[in-house]
Amino acid sequence: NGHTQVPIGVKTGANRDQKTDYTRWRLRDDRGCQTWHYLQGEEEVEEWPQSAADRYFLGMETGLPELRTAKTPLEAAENALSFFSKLQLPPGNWACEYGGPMFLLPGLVITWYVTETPIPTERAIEIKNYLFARAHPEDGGWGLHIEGESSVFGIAMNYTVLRLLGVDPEDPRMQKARSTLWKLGGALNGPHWSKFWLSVLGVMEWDIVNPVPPELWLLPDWMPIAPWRWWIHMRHVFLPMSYVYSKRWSYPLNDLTRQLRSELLTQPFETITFSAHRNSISPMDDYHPKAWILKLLFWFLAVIWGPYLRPAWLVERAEKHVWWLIQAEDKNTDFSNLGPVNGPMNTLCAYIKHGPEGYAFQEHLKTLPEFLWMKDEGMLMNGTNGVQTWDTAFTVLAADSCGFLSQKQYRPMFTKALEFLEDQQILAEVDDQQACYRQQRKGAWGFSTRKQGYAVSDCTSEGLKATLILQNQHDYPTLVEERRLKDAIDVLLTMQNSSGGCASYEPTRGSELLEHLNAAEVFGRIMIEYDYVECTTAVVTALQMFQKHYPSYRSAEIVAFRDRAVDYIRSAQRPDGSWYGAWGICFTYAAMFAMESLKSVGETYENSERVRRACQFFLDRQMEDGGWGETYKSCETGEYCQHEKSQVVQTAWVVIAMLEGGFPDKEPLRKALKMIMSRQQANGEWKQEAIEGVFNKSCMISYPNYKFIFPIKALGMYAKRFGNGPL
Ligand code: LAN
Repeated sequence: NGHTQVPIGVKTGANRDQKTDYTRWRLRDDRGCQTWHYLQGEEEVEEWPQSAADRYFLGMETGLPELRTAKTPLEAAENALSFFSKLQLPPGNWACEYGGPMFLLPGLVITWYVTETPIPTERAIEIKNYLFARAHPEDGGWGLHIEGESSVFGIAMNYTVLRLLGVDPEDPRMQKARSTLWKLGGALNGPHWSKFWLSVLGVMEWDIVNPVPPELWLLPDWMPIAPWRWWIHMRHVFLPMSYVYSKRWSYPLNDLTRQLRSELLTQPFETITFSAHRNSISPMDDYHPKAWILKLLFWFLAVIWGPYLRPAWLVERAEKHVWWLIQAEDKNTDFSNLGPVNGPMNTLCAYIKHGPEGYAFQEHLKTLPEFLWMKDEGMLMNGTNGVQTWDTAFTVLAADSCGFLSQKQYRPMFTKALEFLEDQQILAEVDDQQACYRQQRKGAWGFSTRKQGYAVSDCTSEGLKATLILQNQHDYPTLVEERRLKDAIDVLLTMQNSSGGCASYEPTRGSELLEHLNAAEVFGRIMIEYDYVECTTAVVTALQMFQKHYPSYRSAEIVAFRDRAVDYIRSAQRPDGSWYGAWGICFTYAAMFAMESLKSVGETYENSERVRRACQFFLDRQMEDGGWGETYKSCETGEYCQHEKSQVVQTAWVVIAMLEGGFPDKEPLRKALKMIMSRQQANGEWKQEAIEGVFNKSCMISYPNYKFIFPIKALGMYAKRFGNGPL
């Protein structure tokens, strides 16, 4: 794998970077709670051997055997599953790196720093290694995500992390990053979130942060802009941010932060009027320029409301209510929190409120490491506390497409998977459900773990489908009894919008006009929930699968839901036959779902002009080698942007889409799968290619297990349709 392992303390000649001893890292998975541990003593190392999965994640030799060369699609799928089965973790789930976004570690490391939390040496070393490994070779900077171009957000934040972890500012790589940052105008030109974090750190003054007024949380619920109507991730970032903003809490200045001022800012600190730069932003960061109405609102809040009108009693009430909501979020997620942005922010709030000895702060410190992940390049922060339920459910579905579930050799693996899914189903509502604005969740599944506890429409659906397939369509033990399946249906039936479509965590609660209040600059379409082809398909297919097995339960509602959902899918198709994907890159991803929806109501190539149009869209874009490939630019621009190289994962998505659509001509699909098989390694795996996932239009995120899951599924579906002859 190419990286030399040098124990801590030993400097390598070339760049004096330290490395940890990779043979000492272990991933623990305790009912889905995943944490990486660095073993110190020899005894520990012996008692807790490194598994093939550990070694794989760390980029080390796995020692997994070479397999018989696959000639047929099912042989290839079998080889892949044989490899992938070795990555299943003891509780039954799959895991992986879930990196991509480059703005997560900074929130965590700044929070550790300002709360004076000691950072274990091996973590500090590997975080530095990761950031250096991910610096752009040409300009030394970082972007919004690993494949993105350098931006102020990326550089100012990650440069700061490296400095807080002790990197010398005169290190040539730091000089290079700094010079790129300065070319972009320095940290004054950063987006809202970097201004927030640098003010917390005491490197900037709070006047540069566009207002985040906690009093918005006191608005009555009927108001169209009340925060409970916003997309759940935005309101849960806004919540702790508004608390810290209201307190204007900053870490006291020290030598390091004083020095950082001169490194991140292009002019002397004392000469800067911070309030004049609230809206300064570099073009590299300005994906969603702020609306004039938002700027006007900010002006009012910053210049009139804050200094002259904001009464102390209101501030007190607002902070009190916000603190109550923060506590509720902590309690309801057992300190996991919704995501990797509000996790560190809630930690900081707990510290501000009750100090370093406070219970909540201490619990947060124990929970935050669940976001960290180790890989060959070092340590990074995941986009969630894992992909547990999502990837496990998808693996079951993929194996089912190959007919593997009834084979004896796979039984233990999928029994484990079922046990995991059973364990992760959410069994009760949260306390104070209404007051915390939480969606119904009893019977749902989330993306990661039950502990995190947020119902997601499509995660519930895929979890339910996987369970039904194992329990009702194969003779796996009934671990999830009927009542619990029905609870899941009850949740799904709450998820439909008036458009017929489904969103991610909740039905849409606000108007699209709220997008005018999008202040984050770096993301698009974040303020409310939208309809998604992917989520809608997952829900509608889960409902229909359930109905086959339990035809009498809420059947009229399910039928009505189905008709309206599929109508939405039809209306979301573009004139060129494609669908825009919001959670995977991009048109190739969405088509896989849309075609499954259409097929579920019998709409296929034979009888549907739409399906033919969709197939033609992809036939027109098939590459020389039979594959498909689009870049993340598709997500940003809304136009199909061809990748220079075909991609295994996207090719699998298109094959699945066309097979769902009943595309009759075997040849293009055979060619595509032949390409996929030609890239399969002797041990059954595929190597990582371009990044697969996306959120908020502009930020990419990795789904490394997709390179196993979707080729397996495509190979199985092809064999079912065209036979398992050699390709
Ligand atoms: C995810 C990951 C999974 C994803 C799918 C299930 C694939 C999707 O179909 C529905 C939405 C969901 C659950 C989703 C929502 C947004 C998340 C949580 C993420 C993309 C992973 C990271 C992202 C989160 C918002 C990152 C933190 C950034 C902020 C802007 C707060």
